[in-house]
Amino acid sequence: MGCLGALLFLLGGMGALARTCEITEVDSDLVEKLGQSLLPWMDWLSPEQLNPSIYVGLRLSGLQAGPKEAHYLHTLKLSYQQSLLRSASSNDKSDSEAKPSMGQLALYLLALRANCEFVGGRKGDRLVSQLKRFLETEKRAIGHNHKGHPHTSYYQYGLSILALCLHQKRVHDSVVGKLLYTVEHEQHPDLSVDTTAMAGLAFSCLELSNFNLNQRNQIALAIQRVQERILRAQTPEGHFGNVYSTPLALQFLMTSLKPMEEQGTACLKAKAALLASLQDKAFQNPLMISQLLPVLNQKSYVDLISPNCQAPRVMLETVMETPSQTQVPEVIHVTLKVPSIFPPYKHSVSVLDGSSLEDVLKKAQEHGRFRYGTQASLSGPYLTSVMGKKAEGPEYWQLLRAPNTPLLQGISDYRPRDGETIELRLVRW
Ligand code: B12
Repeated sequence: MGCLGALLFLLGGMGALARTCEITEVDSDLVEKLGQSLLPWMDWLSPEQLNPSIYVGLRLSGLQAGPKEAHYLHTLKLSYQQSLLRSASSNDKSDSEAKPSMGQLALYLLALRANCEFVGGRKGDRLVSQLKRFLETEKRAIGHNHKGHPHTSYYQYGLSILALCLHQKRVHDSVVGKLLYTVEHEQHPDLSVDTTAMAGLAFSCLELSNFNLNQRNQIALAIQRVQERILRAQTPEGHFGNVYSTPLALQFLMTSLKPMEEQGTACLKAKAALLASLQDKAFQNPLMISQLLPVLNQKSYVDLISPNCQAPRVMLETVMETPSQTQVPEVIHVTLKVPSIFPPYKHSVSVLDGSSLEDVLKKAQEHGRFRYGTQASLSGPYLTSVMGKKAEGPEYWQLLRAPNTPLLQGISDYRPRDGETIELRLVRW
C-alpha cells in the first residue's frame, strides 16, 4: 500500500472508530446561537483583535458566515504577512506593533488549512521557517536535560508541531522528543488537560501522517498516556478537567484510533455535562466557542489533515439583539483584595449587577489607589500588572474568588455576585 493508500486507510479507520466518542444530536438552535455569537467578533479587524481561532472554529463547524468569513481570512492574511515582513526587515526590539507569538502563527497556519490551503511560495516558506525557528528556540530553552521551560508554553509548543504537521511539514525528532518526554514524565505543572489534549492532537497528526517514524512507538505510547490522563481527569459532573478544557479533550478523544474501553461512556457523560453548561450560557468567550464548535460537528483540528471545504454548512444570520425589559439593575458590592503587595490592598467597590470583573477593576482604579494593566490576547484582556507590579517570567496574576477558588474566566467575562470577595494573587505557574 502506497503512502496515500495508507493515509486513506488510516483516515477511514479514524472515521469508523470516531463513533466511540461522538457528540451528536445537539439541539441545532443551540449550536446556531453559538455560531451567531461569533459574528460580532468578526467585525473587529484590527491586528490586536484578529483571532485565527475564530476562523478555524467556524470552518470546522456545520455553520458558515458567507462573505464575512472570506473577508475575515483575507484580513488575517494581510495582517500576518505584514507582520512577518516586519520581523524580517527589522530586528528592532522597540518595534511598537506586537509581532504574533509562536502559537498565534500556528493558529494562522490552521486557518489556512481550514480553507484547504497549503502554505507555499516564498511567503509560505518564510512562515514555516519562522515557526520552525521558534520551536528550535523553545527546544533549547527546555534544554537537553529537560530542566528548563519553554518561553511560551507546552501548549503553544504542541500547537506549533500540530500546525506544521497539518501542512505536511516535518519537524526534527529532537523537537518532537521534548513534547514526548514531557507527556511521559508529567514534568511540568503547565500540563493541564488543555495542554495534554493539544499535545495529543499533535501526536495524532504525526501518527496519521507517518511522520517521525523513528519515534513511532513512543508517539503511540504518548497518545495512550494522553488518553489515560484525560479520562482520569473527568469530574463527577462529566467534564474533562473543567468545562473549558472539555472541548479540546473531546477533540482529542474523537481522533483516537485505539479508544480505551471506558471511552464511550466517558464521552457520553462529557456530552451531558457540556450540554448542561451550554444551557447555563457558560460559553460566551469567542475563543472558547471556537474550540467547541468543531466538537459539535464531530470534527477536530486533526481533520485539517484533509479538510472538506465542500461540506454543506448552514448560513448564519446576524440577529439584532432585542433590548430586554428596561429594569434598572441593582447596585452590588464586591470586595477587591490584593494581599501579595505591601501595604496589602482591600477595598469594597459598588457596581451595577451584571458588571464584569473588569468593570470592578476600572471602578477601583477611578476611585482609589488601585492600579492595573492588561494585554490583549485571543482570550480577551489578560491581567498583566496590579498596583504597578508586573507578572514576570513564570509568574502570573491569578484571579480567585475568596477564600481560594480560582476563577474559570478572565476579567472581561467573569461577573461577580453581590458580596463576593475577589483576590488577585501573584503566583508562579
Ligand atoms: C497557557 C495558559 C495559561 C498560562 C499563560 C501564560 C503563558 N506564558 O502561556 C497561565 C497559567 C499563566 C494562565 C493563566 C490564566 N488562565 Co489560562 N490558559 C492557558 C492555555 C493552556 C493556553 C493559552 C495559549 O497559549 N493559547 C494559544 C495562544 C496562541 O493564544 P494567545 O491568546 O496568544 O495566548 C495567551 C492568552 O491565552 C493568555 N492567557 C492564558 N490564559 C488566559 C485566560 C484568560 C481569561 C485570558 C484573557 C488570557 C489568557 O496567555 C497566553 C500567552 O500569552 C489555555 C487553554 C485553552 N484551551 O485555550 C488556558 C485558558 C485560556 N486559561 C484559562 C483561565 C481561566 C486562566 C486564568 C483566568 C486562571 C485564573 N483563575 O487566574 C489565568 C489568567 C488570569 C489573568 N492574569 O488574566 C481558561 C479560560 C477559560 C475562559 N472562560 O475563557 C483556559 C481555557 C483554561 C481552562 N480550561 O480553564 N493560562
